[in-house]
Amino acid sequence: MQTLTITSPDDWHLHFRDGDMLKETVPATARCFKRAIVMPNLVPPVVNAQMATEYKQRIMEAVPAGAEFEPLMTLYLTNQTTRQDIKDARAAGVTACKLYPAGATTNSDAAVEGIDALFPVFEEIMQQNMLLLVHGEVTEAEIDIFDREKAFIDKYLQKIVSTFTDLRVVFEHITTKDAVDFVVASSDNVAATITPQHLLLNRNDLLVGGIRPHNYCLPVLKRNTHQQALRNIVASGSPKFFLGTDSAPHEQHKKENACGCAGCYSAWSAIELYAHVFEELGALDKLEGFASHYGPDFYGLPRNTSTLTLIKQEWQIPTSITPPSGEPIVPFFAGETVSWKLQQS
Ligand code: OTD
Ligand code: ZN
Ligand code: ZN
Repeated sequence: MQTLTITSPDDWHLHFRDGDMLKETVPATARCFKRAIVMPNLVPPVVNAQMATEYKQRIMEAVPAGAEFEPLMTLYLTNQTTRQDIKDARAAGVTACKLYPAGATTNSDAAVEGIDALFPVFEEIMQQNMLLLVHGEVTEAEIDIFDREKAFIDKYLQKIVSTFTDLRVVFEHITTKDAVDFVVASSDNVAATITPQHLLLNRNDLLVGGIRPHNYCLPVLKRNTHQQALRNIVASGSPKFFLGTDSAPHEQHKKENACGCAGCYSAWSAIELYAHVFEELGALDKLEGFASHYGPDFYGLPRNTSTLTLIKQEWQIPTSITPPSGEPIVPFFAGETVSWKLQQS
């Protein structure tokens, strides 16, 4: 039997949600990841140290007995965020701050309108040696949805990274060749996460033969030339690009809807999907760096000391998952066959 053993991986971008849903999402992620950067887009969002600490506690209560898992918390930046909020967050052990342009994605209505007004806050994040995580899309109505990532680079991100040269910035869930090129050309303080869906799919998988709501996420899938740029960069083994699933569950009826929610729930097959892609690319030797080394290295955290083993074995992703709420969720890549499976310990 062919196996692949790597240092235990971490997920550098995901959405656990809250309440009962934690009993579904936290075990799914703790199945294979030792740590995860937990996004703060709850309702209401996680905007201060106390909310982050309480949210972390709720997540810890959902970690299955015997599992070793550490949530790394983030603060949601708004136009009300102060430098003191950042200092308090740092003191409470919060890892990073998340910049959402208002309206860019699910539950981001409370986010930032004028990014320039936040420059003092970015300076504090830099001084506290925290990281700035960026949802890099403009939200101006006149900008085409497929151009929003590139427009964000040109209008904001270029300026942020050139103003705060010592600030570590993660360009989250990148989807375009423009983003790849920007990160490659930037300093070592700029990195990016890449999701399984943006490596596996392009916009044809969203729109050809009928609308496929379970492939709808934000930033939206782009044309295949952009998908190819993402695949090429992960296959190159560049340490500036690492794993972030953006796993983001929505109930089936909220996605199969005339106004369907954005987000793909990939936690139950995350590491397997990445292994599938790296194998397709003939780059399985690059999986460990992407999944387990470059993330902690960039965050200034130790690499995990345990290992995870994948077995070469075909299996089918379930067509439905029923969380404690009883409302079914269709997982990402439902019904598809994946060629690697996590070895259960
Ligand atoms: N994208 N859905 C969600 C978040 C992400 O932009 C993101 O990080 C969500 O549902 O929270 C999505 O499509
Ligand atoms: Zn985002
Ligand atoms: Zn996300």
